This record gives sequence, C-alpha cells and structure tokens, in this order.
Amino acid sequence: MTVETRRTFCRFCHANCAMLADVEDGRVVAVRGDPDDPVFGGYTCIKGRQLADAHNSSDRLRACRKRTNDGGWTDLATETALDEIAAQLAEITVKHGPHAVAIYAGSYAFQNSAGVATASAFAQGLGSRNMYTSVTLDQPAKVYTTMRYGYWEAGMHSFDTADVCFMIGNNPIVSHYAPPGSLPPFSPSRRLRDAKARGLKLIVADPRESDVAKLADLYLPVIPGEDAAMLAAIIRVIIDEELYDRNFVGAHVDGFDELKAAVAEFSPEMAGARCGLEPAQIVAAARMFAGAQRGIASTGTGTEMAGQGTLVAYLVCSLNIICARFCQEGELSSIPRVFTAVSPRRAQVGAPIPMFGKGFPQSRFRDLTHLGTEMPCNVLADEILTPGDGQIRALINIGGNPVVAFPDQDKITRALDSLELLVSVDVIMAQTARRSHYVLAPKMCLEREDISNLSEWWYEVPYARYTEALVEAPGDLIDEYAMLWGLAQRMGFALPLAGGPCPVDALPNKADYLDLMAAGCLVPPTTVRADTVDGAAVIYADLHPKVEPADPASASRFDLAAGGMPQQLAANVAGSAGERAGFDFLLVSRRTKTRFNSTGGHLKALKAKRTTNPAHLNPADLERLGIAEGDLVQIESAAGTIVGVAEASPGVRPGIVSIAHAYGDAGSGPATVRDQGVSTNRLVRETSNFDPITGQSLQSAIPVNIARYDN
Ligand SMILES: Nc1nc2c(c(=O)[nH]1)N[C@H]1C(S)=C(S)[C@@H](COP(=O)(O)OP(=O)(O)OC[C@H]3O[C@@H](n4cnc5c(=O)[nH]c(N)nc54)[C@H](O)[C@@H]3O)O[C@H]1N2
Ligand SMILES: Nc1nc2c(c(=O)[nH]1)N[C@H]1C(S)=C(S)[C@@H](COP(=O)(O)OP(=O)(O)OC[C@H]3O[C@@H](n4cnc5c(=O)[nH]c(N)nc54)[C@H](O)[C@@H]3O)O[C@H]1N2
Ligand code: SF4
Ligand SMILES: [Mo]
Repeated sequence: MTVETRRTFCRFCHANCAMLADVEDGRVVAVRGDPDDPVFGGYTCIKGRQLADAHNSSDRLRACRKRTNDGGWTDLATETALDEIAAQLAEITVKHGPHAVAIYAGSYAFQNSAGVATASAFAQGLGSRNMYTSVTLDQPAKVYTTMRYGYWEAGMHSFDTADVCFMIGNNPIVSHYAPPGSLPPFSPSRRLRDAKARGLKLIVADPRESDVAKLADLYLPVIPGEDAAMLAAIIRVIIDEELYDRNFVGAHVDGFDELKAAVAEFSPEMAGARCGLEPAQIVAAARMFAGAQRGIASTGTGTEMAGQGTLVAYLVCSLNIICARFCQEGELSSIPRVFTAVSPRRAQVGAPIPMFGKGFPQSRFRDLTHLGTEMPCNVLADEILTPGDGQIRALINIGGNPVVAFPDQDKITRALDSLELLVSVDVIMAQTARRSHYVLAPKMCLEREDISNLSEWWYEVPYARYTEALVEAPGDLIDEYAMLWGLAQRMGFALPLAGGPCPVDALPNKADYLDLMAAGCLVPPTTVRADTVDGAAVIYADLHPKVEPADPASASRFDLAAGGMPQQLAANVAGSAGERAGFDFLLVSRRTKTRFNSTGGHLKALKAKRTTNPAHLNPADLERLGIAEGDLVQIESAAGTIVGVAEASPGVRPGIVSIAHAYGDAGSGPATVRDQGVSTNRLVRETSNFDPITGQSLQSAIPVNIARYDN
C-alpha cells in the first residue's frame, strides 16, 4: 500500500502547528512537523504528535449514542439522533421558552474553525440568552478590559519587534498560549531564545518557577492572588521615576491622575511585603519594563483565576497604556489577521464598547449579565437547578467537559444530572459525555476542512491556511457545524451568520459556510482555498495593513478612571489576608505537557508519561509536614477536600501547592487518584469569591490546608 504525505495543520490545540500527515489506505498513520512552513519551521509538541493515535484510537466513538432506560447505550444514525434531539428541543422551547435551552461551547468547539460561531448563531437564532463558552472560565478579564477601556486600533507591539516581554501568570512554553503581542506559540522556546539573543529582556511573575520563568532575566516569585499589589507598585515606580510616555499620556489618556493617586499607597516596601517580593525586585521590574522601547506586559490564566482578575487586567492594561506599547503611523500594524472582519488600523484609540451590566441579558443569579454575547459559566449550575421562569432544561455541550472544568464539581454534576436533555458532542465517552442522554460523535480534525482563524491572533504576518479533509471519517460522523445546522433546520430557523442567514434548504459545504461566517474578512476562505498550493500556508504580504493617521475628528481616549478601578485598588490596600485566615497554603492551577485540559488521557504515549496530576510542593514544606514524594496528600479548602499525589518541586514557592486542573472524575478519590488524578474544582465554590463582572470563580490561589493522607 502506498503512503501519501499531505500538508495540513494540527488542531489538538489552538496553536495550529503546520504538519505533514502520512495517509495510508484511507487512514492517517503518522504526523510530523512541516519543516518548510515559514512560521512553524517543523515545530510540534508531544500532544500534536499523537493525532494519528487520537483518530484511530479504539476508544474513539464511531457512531452517535443514546442512553437507554436501563442505563446502557445504543448506537443510532446521526440523522436519527438529530431528529430525536430536535423534537425534544422543540417541545421544551414551546413549553418553556427559548431560554430553557442552553448551549456550551467548550475548548474543542474552539478547535473547529466553525464551532464557536455556529454555537453562538444557534443560541441567537433560537432566541436563548443561555450561550456559554469556556472564555468565562478562562480569561474573561481581558474581554472586560477591551470592552471597558477601549483598544489601540493599530494594535499593540508584537513580539518580533519587542525588546521586553513581561509575563504574569502565563507559561506559554507548555500552554502555547499568551496574549497577542506576547510570546507566540510557534516553537516558543526557540523563539524566546532567538529573541533573547537579539537583546529581549524577559520578566516573569509566577509563584512557581515555571518553564518560561526559568528563562527569565528577572523572575518574580509573587504570592498568588497578590499581583495587583505588585503591579500597582511597579506603576508607582514608573510614574515616580517619570519612565512613562508623557506625550502619549497627554495626547490619548484620561484618568492618569486617578491612577497615580491610587497607586501612591503601594510603595515597593508595602507592596513587596504583601506580594512576597523584595522592594528591589519591584523597582528592577519597573525599570526593566519601562526602560525598554517596545514590548508588552500581559497575563495568562494564573492571575485571571486568582481573584482580582479584572483589577489585575486593568493594571496591566494601564501599564501598557502609560508606556505607549502601541504601533504608530507609518509602521505595519501588528497581528494583521486574514479571517477576522477588517477594521480600521489608525493610530488612535478605538472607543470602548461596554457590553455587560445593566441593559444586557441578565442572569437570575448574582447580578451577573452577559459579557459580550455570552452568559458567565458561573451561573450555569444555578440556572439549571433553580425552578422558575427561565430555568434551563436542556444543554448542548460541544467539545466541553463541565464535570471536570466548572467550579464546584458536585454541584455542576448534580445540575447536569437533573437536566431533561443533555447532549454532548464528544469523540470519546468523556466524563460529561457519560452523563448525557445523547452523545453526538463528530468528525475529528484531519477529517474536516478548516481555516486558521483561531491561531491568527498570533501571526505577525498575514499568514492563512485552508486545509482540506485528509481522510474520510470512520463511520457515520459529521462536522459540528453540520450538526447545529441540522438541528436549526429541523426546528425551523436559519443560523444568523456574519454574512446573513445561512440557507436552510440544503447544508452549504464547509467552504461556503466559512465564507458566510467570516464575511467582511481580509481574504474570504474560498479565496484562500483557491490560492493554496499543495496544502501549504498562503502569506498575503501585500495586504498587510499599514498604520494610518488618526482621524482628526476622533475624540476617543483611554479613560483609566472608568469602571471605578482606581477606587477598587484603593480599597484593596489591606489585601486578601482575611479570606486566607486559617489556611496555610494557596493552591495554584497549572497545565501539563501531556494533556489539553481533560483531553489526552486515553492516548497511549501520553498515558505512558503520567496518569495523575501531581500536587507539586516545595521540598521544605514536604519535610516539615512529614510527607514523602509519592505519598498521598489531603488538600482541604473551605469548599471541599481532595487527595493528590505529592511531588517535590524546588521551584514552587514555599506555602504553595501547584496542581493541574481537569483530571479525575466526579466522585474520584484516594482509590483512583494515581490512575486518573483528581479535579481541583472540588475545592471551588462559584457562589463565593467570584468576580462581580465576569463571574470568574477563584480557580487558582485557593486557600487550603495540607496534610499527609493516611488511610
Ligand atoms: N480549577 C480550574 N478549573 C479550570 C481551569 C483551571 O486552570 N483551574 N481552566 C479553565 C479553562 S482555561 C478552560 S478553557 C476550561 C476548559 O473547559 P472545557 O472546555 O469544558 O473542558 P475540556 O477538558 O477542555 O473539554 C474538552 C472536551 O472535548 C472533547 N474532545 C476532544 N477532542 C474532540 C474533538 O475533536 N471534537 C469534539 N467535539 N470534542 C473533542 C474531550 O473529550 C473533552 O470532553 O476549564 C477551566 N477550568
Ligand atoms: N499542554 C497544555 N496546553 C494548554 C492547555 C493544557 O491543558 N495543556 N490548556 C489550554 C488552555 S484552555 C488555556 S486557557 C491556556 C492557558 O495558558 P496559561 O495561562 O499559560 O496556563 P498555565 O500554563 O497554567 O500558566 C499559568 C501560570 O500561572 C501561574 N499562576 C497561578 N496562580 C497565579 C497567580 O495568582 N499569580 C501569578 N502571577 N501566577 C499564577 C501558574 O503557576 C502557571 O505557571 O493553555 C492552553 N494550552
Ligand atoms: S502545540 Fe498545539 S497545535 Fe502544536 S502540535 Fe502541540 S497540540 Fe498541536
Ligand atoms: Mo482555557
């Protein structure tokens, strides 16, 4: 049998690494990095290298399933499953209104280039406010600051031109995720080494010496949840030493005096005592960051989940603004983006569009509202469990795993189990799929056409990909966009897409569908497809937008006093010691190389590396507590108790336990922890310590006590 090698890109995660795939007898048998790709240069990670196994795995669903009355499962044709689900959804909407149907787009909805837009269109077409995505469990504070404070139309400095990079609670060497302008996910270690060779200075703030922290010029082992104090003091030093850009502030910024007054309380000594740093480290960070000409400060999930998420995001946004880390007239604008709707790239502030709070769709709980066009995940369990007008009775979970990903595992599990209808779109019988009434089995990435719209927030050039499906799916499996289109069609509505309503008479092919979805973008997906030679990337260098002059009529300015943030900072002078009383440790979240959240545990090579999510502790703490490496440890928060496997990690700050999320299952405990790990969300409650704007729960910096677990 001959082997044919085809070019494509990985969709195990959002990085979309360029790949070569060997196809034999209609199956993908091997993948590797594509050395000819100008951006990725052959890079892949261990997860992506398992794509062939993921597609061919015996655990993979090759047909849709329906739960039977005796608790077993029966296979059924996809069209039959869609008929039955649509009929039940229609009945629920007729009886209880459209808000009774919720849709949750999890991390694998994002990996399909049409997944999230189609999920949103479905909720919108149905008229349901109950649209959820993992963004509100992830990094919603950055969504908030963009809406609240506006943005620079021409874009922030990009990494390729930066001479400083400040990462706060972010480990992109493992996660392949950092905000645009920070380290891009393409061969991140090599890019960082190259950048450092040309003079870039790296500052990293993280309570553990993470993979990226090991490469830092200045490493700040900050106490988790105290980043606001650290950043306020850094800003104070920059203002005191006049290291900020006075011309830019004069021309484009309001509220500077309010910021200055609010940070005045945070001397390096006072803030250092709060956040566990030497005053000299804070001063050094301020000088290193502001002393550079180009490059941004940014956060990852660490600070977003550690309480004060929106306050920290505001301070980071302020730091970049007062140091003017933006592209200017005459330069190329940063992050050109081929598949995103084209917007002006002028050297001016793009006005804020605050889409949250009063006047936006309202949850029945905790005064939370839509953030953008979605409801915060914080309220999903209560919206399901609480009777009354608007109660959710059906949930469609696309590529998500709420059982392990949502705060308060017992509660979300109870909520999911109480639904009249739970549908999961999943490739295996994962923790949430197993509790569903129907599991719709989708095509996997190498069986689908896709565009690189998810990764284009990192490309510094107008790089675009259109990949064809390389192989047929091994069964009656369809693409997620076709599933939702099929449900909408049966329920009698058209999916509202950017380019207009999607035709209902016949399913458009994916290329046409993507054109409709991405209407208004720089180059339509069908054009990129036509321009694609041999599956390779197309770079539209001629279309890279230049920064245009500001519109003289524009009155938009950044307003750093908006949203009451200076007052919130002033109120924060005392810190969060009160909430931590009675607890000796703080538990911080992290990612592992061998999983993408909960995905990967069933793949041979990843399972062989490790099956649990160890509780990483400083060796001195282990010794003090009489715990040996490999022992079971009990970790107790105000909300619950879990048992983990101790691992000695000298890079973890004393008083901290660092453990990955999304392992284990509902009800997992000491008997199963070595084989499947444990869910840290058993330690989290969404009703306390949540962000009042985004609903983000405290999923990192969780106060806990630790002891050896003796059975
Ligand atoms: N305590 C704590 N909680 C957290 C976090 C944390 O750091 N700490 N992190 C949060 C973050 S950042 C996120 S994004 C969320 C993640 O939350 P979710 O997205 O809800 O969880 P995942 O584990 O990513 O779920 C992915 C699901 O997709 C399935 N899947 C795998 N491949 C495919 C495919 O090709 N197609 C389809 N349709 N499905 C597929 C997997 O089997 C799995 O069930 O968790 C959040 N929860
Ligand atoms: N291999 C792999 N890659 C992934 C994922 C995965 O599960 N595995 N998940 C994907 C997803 S959904 C996302 S959202 C991204 C996330 O990408 P990142 O945000 O880069 O996630 P992490 O690698 O967990 O890095 C967060 C860092 O924050 C630190 N931290 C925790 N609490 C605090 C705090 O209070 N303050 C500070 N300063 N630091 C803190 C942690 O120690 C950790 O090193 O990664 C994505 N990529
Ligand atoms: S970094 Fe992400 S896209 Fe790249 S090979 Fe790994 S899983 Fe695939
Ligand atoms: Mo995430």
